[in-house]
Amino acid sequence: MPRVALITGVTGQDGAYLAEFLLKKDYVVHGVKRRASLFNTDRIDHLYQDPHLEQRNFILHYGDLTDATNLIRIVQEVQPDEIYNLAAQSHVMVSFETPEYTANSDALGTLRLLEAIRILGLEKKTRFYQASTSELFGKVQETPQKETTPFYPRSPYGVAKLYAYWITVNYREAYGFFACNGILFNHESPIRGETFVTRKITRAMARIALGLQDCLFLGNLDARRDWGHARDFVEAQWLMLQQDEPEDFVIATGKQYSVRQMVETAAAELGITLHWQGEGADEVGIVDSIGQSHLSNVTGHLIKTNDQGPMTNASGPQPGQMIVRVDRRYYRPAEVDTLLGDPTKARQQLGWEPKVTFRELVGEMVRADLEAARRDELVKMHGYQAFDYHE
Ligand code: NDP
Ligand code: GDR
Repeated sequence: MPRVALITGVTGQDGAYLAEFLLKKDYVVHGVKRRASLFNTDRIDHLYQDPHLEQRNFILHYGDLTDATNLIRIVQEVQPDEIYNLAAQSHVMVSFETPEYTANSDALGTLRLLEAIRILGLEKKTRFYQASTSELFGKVQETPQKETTPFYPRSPYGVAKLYAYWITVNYREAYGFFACNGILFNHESPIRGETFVTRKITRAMARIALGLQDCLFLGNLDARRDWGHARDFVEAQWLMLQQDEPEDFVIATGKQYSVRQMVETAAAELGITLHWQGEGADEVGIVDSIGQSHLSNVTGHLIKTNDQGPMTNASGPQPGQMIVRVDRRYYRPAEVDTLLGDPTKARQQLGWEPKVTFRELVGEMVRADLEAARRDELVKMHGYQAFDYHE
């Protein structure tokens, strides 16, 4: 019999990678998606199976973490061997604007799922993964952060996830659940939500390179994060549920970069060298020079040669152009300045190692965003409307 997994948040970044990963391992995968007024399944459309097929191994259910009865019904129908609770209002800045909703979905949503397992008497059958986060460490009490580092969350999101972390531990200790917290540090990919800083940067840099956008506005350029690739990180989620005993694990790369370095790396992928001027909210990123890109299809855009040698393309960025500025609106009421994980336990017990380097991650994201920007450019050139999404 194939194993059955239920993924909440299947339409999100991790949900999409995890569903793909589990399907390759011959699981039957059930996913919970929310009702939305527009299609919200872009990230998993390649996995879609026609409901008229007799044998399906990828099945979606409408549901919401704020709706207990719905969760009980889905868990009862699916009878999962493993539940991956990935659903959450996952944006830290947005949690300051919607703190109650964030607590309802991220904290109480986790409780509702655990209760569904208990009410249905599935404690012995169903293993539970909780998407915990490095945001629990917040104002860090030691560096690097590991499983034993004290928590100090700095946002309504972090505080809601703190409840979810402890209720998962509590159900493990009180009722013998096989329940694990994966304390995952930031992980990104070409399908990362567009308003998280990495994707915001790679998307903007690609559009700036093609002359579709002039400038990128960011908040705190000094923030430092331990950024990995989502594809590597979902493997760790699965590994945790395959152990003999349920435990909590930090998943991280052990390397740290600033937002400013992220911008420089993305720009470099496109052959753009930047220098920085000013400080704090007055800091700006200015194009120094435009050279050869690693990406053959952008070089032609940025550089044209004539008899006198290379000259820059008029529609792309020019040396001296200000392409990055700070906007205080992106500053957070309470910031997490630095996060750096120590994944030693995961390496030793799960045999898990990150495979993708920071540079490779940024390269993959820039390439995907460049392709999307080129598609927009083509669509516009032929007189059709391309959507310009803004935050
Ligand atoms: P995303 O924001 O990409 O995806 C979140 C998913 O949750 C989406 O499918 C979203 O649906 C769904 N969702 C949101 N609210 C509800 C709700 N009330 N009921 C049901 N579904 C809901 O997040 P990621 O994939 O990046 O992250 C997955 C999980 O891991 C999250 O819990 C996040 O907090 C946590 N995490 C993420 C890290 C990261 O760096 N990515 C690091 C550490 C933890 P819709 O598509 O409709 O919006
Ligand atoms: P984070 O990710 O808050 O770490 O949460 P995000 O990419 O939003 O921010 C990282 C850092 O960059 C700074 N920053 C900006 N952030 C955004 N979004 N937009 C900006 O313009 C900008 N400028 C600077 C932020 O201040 C911050 O310091 C992510 C989410 O996926 C969580 O769900 C997850 O739990 C944690 O990672 C681990």
